[in-house]
Amino acid sequence: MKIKVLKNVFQRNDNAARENRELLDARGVTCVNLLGGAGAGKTSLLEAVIPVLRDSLRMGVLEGDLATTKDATRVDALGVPVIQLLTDGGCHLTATLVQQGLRRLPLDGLDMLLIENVGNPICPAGFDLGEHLRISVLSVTEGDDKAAKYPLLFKDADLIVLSKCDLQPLTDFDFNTVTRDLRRINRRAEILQTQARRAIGTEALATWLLDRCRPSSAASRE
Ligand SMILES: Nc1nc2c(ncn2[C@@H]2O[C@H](COP(=O)(O)OP(=O)(O)OP(=O)(O)O)[C@@H](O)[C@H]2O)c(=O)[nH]1
Ligand SMILES: [Mg+2]
Repeated sequence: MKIKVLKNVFQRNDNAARENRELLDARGVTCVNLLGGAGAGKTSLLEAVIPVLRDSLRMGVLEGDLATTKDATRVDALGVPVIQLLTDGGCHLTATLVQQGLRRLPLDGLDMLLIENVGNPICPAGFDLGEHLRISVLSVTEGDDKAAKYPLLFKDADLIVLSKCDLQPLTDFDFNTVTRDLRRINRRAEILQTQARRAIGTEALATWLLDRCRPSSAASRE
């Protein structure tokens, strides 16, 4: 009897992620995957940094969402190319869905691609999209126990943003507790505090992104 083999979903995703990375490398585009729980402040961070970077970097955005185009509409208002990726209820982006988005973006005209993943502190972390960098966002309103409770979200991050810090006085969020837990999970990631609504810390985030944009793309703009 012929044995049916179902290909591992992770294997298929990893293959697509590798293809995405190869395509982005060939075009000299630095790709950043932005992860965090629902409402952690991911789109607000994009709204804060894109206007700061727009004159130095040619940026594009892929917006992940279960059901709406609300975040893509917010990014579109900033005047950068954006594609909405709808997961149709799925709790994370996949590399194959990102692949479809890449086909519709003007990659030759971009230096940096920002991908906002579906708001979820668990599932997106397990799926490589082909990105070069990961930024994980935790808002103070989620609680200082969340690094310990959702370690996978932070394990592979290159940068961890503690967002909505203006609201800290209204909570019992303890920066020492969360920093200690984050350091146990991930020793190398930088940790940055932001207040997107007041544009505090977001300049540092913009600088972090600019510093990591690929040399080849910077050179192509000279
Ligand atoms: N006070 C305060 N509110 C913020 C800050 N950043 C975001 N918010 C608010 O938090 C809410 C959620 O922000 P979004 O940027 O939409 O969060 P998100 O992570 O993109 O949400 P999803 O894409 O739905 O997961 C909004 O009402 C924002 O105005 C901040 O730094 N301070
Ligand atoms: Mg959002």
